[in-house]
Amino acid sequence: MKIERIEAIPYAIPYTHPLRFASGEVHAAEHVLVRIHTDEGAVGIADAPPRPYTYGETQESIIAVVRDLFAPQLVGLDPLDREKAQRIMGRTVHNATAKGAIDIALWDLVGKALAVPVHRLLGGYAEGMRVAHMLGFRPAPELLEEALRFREQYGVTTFKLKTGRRPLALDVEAARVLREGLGDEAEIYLDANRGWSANEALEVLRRTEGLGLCALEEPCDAAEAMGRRRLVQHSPIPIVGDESVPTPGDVSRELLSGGCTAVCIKTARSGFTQAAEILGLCTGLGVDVTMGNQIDTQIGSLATVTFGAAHEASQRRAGELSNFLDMADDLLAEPLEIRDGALRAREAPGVGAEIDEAKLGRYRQDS
Ligand code: MUC
Ligand code: MG
Repeated sequence: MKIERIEAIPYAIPYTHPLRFASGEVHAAEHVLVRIHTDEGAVGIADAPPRPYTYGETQESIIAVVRDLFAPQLVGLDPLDREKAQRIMGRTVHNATAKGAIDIALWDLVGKALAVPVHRLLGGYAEGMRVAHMLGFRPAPELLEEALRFREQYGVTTFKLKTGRRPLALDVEAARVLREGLGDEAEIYLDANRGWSANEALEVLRRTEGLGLCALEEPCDAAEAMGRRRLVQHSPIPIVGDESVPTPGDVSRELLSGGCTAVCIKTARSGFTQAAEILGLCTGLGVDVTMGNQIDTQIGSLATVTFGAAHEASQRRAGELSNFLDMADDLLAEPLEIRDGALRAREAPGVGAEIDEAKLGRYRQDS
């Protein structure tokens, strides 16, 4: 089996309501569908979400790097030779989600070639994951309404609250309203997307003491090394690295130098291959992980649950797998369904993301 050609297709699907957070906002999924075709007629599928505020990538840059840099070097390679693909892509720095999508599409091909679901190839630990829902910036009563609706409709009981606003009272109040409205059972954690300084984050931790928050993600810029370490040393709850830890090297640097005490793994930026390396580092060091959301479509969320369900350590905490529900439509032929607070990986060979060609025809931007 040989890679014959690689497509990078831009498409846009609107959101029913925008997701706002400290580093940016999303009104439409303007993503890139990556398809790797083999000489045997198989197709590996993955989604690349451009996040300029996190990785510097745009839709155009993802297409250019896949089409002009990666495809010419990958054509002719056997999809089973994923490590060779890693080394080829590794010669280009950055471009996290372009690389992640190629890697996931290669795993999809391997699963299809062996007629095995990829979650079983990767580890086969569980059939699915508990779901956490990510709440963007909104007035506190609306946040509670959304959380209660997700609990009622989908059985979700874990919520990540987007924070990083000023005045700090906005987010302190939102956390309080959620805790009071959802009760003690709900798991609530915060993600500030670097919106605060380390001292502001410490102030928020003081002011939310007693609310039973379980973690604080990327509170301030991890590159501001002294402040970040002071915060980590004084925080009573885990400080989760997200945008500061996209690669295994970043994870080891931040963990060993005290920049975070837990790690968010996102398959969209790490693929399955580097996500597995990150997970191995974390389990070896006794560091908790969460499966994060790169504001993923159903294709991206399916990739996340495929990896997350495969290993014991990645399915312990609820994974962020529900924000595709904010999209007006999607490209998957068979939609994902969250039931009883959980999302299942697919049992079809590969990752299981079959594309609705009519929808792709409607939303693609290159024809
Ligand atoms: C998250 O966990 O930060 C927002 C920006 C980004 O890169 O990912 C999302 C969610
Ligand atoms: Mg985050």
